[in-house]
Amino acid sequence: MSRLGRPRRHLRETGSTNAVARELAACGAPHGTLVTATTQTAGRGRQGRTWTSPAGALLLSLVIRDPDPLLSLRAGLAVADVAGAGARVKWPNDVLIGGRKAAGVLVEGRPAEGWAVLGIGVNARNEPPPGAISLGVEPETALPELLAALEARLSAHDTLAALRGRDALLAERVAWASGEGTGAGIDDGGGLRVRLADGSETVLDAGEVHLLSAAGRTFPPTRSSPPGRRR
Ligand code: BT5
Repeated sequence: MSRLGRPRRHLRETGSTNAVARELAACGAPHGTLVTATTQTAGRGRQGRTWTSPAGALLLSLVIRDPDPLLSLRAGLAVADVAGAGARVKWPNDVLIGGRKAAGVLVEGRPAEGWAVLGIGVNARNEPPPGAISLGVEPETALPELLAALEARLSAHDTLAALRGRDALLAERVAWASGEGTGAGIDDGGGLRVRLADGSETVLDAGEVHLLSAAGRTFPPTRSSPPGRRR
């Protein structure tokens, strides 16, 4: 039986389910505590960005005790499991279908206190923002499927292999704040390998990566990133 999803607090409207879950976690809420909302007025992406959160979207945050470093990637895989065979994980935290963003993952936490909040926003049956895509499913139908997929992915031993099979950036032109290159797979630590123009390889451990489209545009529009680890 799933340990994720109980207890559950559902809010018709809130600023951010991650903010609510963080408060609960700090007060000792158990592993698996779930916060969902019908809409968010201040849905958060990474680095201060906004997550568009209309009714019809699946908006959830889970309290995760003793998180492992691959939590965000595991969550992306779980969303991809629910989204179907065509879904790809765009390292480190997006799920794309046909190159369009269907879902995003935001992990926030207090590693020293042994917890994280795993926030997931999925375009379910809502009208997606321009350039994004919706799964076309009811959020309440997708939720139990996603919790079950997460339960499996959080303890799976084949995470890196699964990621390599869903890698949206493999052989794609990518750019980050301090460079440009071609996606060369996921390394054994969960970092993104990128082949540079001179044939060398770098590994990105965290941060932002732009997918350079054929037209030279980027999606989604993102900002800075920390420098890569040079090999
Ligand atoms: C993310 O950030 O993708 C993480 C999103 C996490 C949202 C969930 S909802 C439940 C929980 N509570 C919260 O407050 N947050 C979490 P990032 O990689 O920074 O991407 C943000 C960018 O995605 C924005 O700047 C837009 O370009 C794009 N975006 C915003 N809303 C979107 C949507 N609904 N669908 C697709 N793309 C979106």
